[in-house]
Amino acid sequence: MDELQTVLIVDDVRTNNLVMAQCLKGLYQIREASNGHDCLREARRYPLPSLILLDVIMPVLDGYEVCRLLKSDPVTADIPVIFVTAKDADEDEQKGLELGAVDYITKPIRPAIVRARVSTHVQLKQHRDKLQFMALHDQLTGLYNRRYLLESAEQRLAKVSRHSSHLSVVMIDVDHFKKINDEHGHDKGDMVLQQLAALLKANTRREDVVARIGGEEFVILMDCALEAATYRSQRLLHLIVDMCPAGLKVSCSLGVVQANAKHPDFSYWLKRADQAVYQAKSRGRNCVVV
Ligand code: GH3
Ligand code: MG
Ligand code: MG
Ligand code: MG
Repeated sequence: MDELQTVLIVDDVRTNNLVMAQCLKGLYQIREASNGHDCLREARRYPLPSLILLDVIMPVLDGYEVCRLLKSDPVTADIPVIFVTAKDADEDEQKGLELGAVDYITKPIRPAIVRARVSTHVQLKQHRDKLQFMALHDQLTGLYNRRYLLESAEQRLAKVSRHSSHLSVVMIDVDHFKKINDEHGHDKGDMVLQQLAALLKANTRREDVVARIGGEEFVILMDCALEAATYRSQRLLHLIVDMCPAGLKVSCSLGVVQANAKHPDFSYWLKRADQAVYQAKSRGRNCVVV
């Protein structure tokens, strides 16, 4: 069975929290907060809530202000907020919805209606998360896809000039992959790609971006200078050759470049890495070219 989605209930009046928790009991993993600051802290705690039920009238930070803060924090901005409040004037409801809430429920609550509305928005959120994941990941390997790579690379490249940090780009192309498919079948080829992807993921750092950008082409962004990136690429190549993915002898050609702000367009660096791979191919494959 799927794990229950988490719903965060926020109300300064204990009884209100209890009534709401009772109404959603068994349907969701319930977390509670009794003021705005607790809400902001709970909203950032993993697993992130799939929905926040937010009271408006609370001391110190009122619900409107809490909603504004949630929406301006990238970690919590995508969590749907439903206001649950005694403030039933049109202006209040309008204000709540304009702040980015997905719905507005007035007290006293009607449990069946609350359950239905919560259910709708939790489902919408799950669908949205799924689409977002699919838009940025490669289905076969689970790695990031080209779109995510390009987005994150542009951001990292901008940081290189601002903070004098490093960014190296490693491109990896499987050698004679067509032959692997021809001799062992497409399914076996897929298995090679999956095991290769798992190896790359397991042998890179959490802050590295590992992406599959084409059929048998991968790119890794490393926030280190050329020398370290070259050393790490050589190590990856050894690991790949030793692994024998899907029981086959597989090698790769790797190209490594260090990006800098002189060319703020990442496609320039991607092309340079691609040229290095091309050189590696012409040097006989199974090597790293810098
Ligand atoms: P080189 O050493 O010069 O890189 O040769 P290669 O055969 O690896 O390069 P080429 O670009 O000629 O062939 C790549 C092959 O990858 C062709 C294509 O059928 C195969 N391919 C692309 N995507 C997939 C995939 O998702 N699964 C499988 N099994 N094969 C794929
Ligand atoms: Mg209140
Ligand atoms: Mg290729
Ligand atoms: Mg190839």
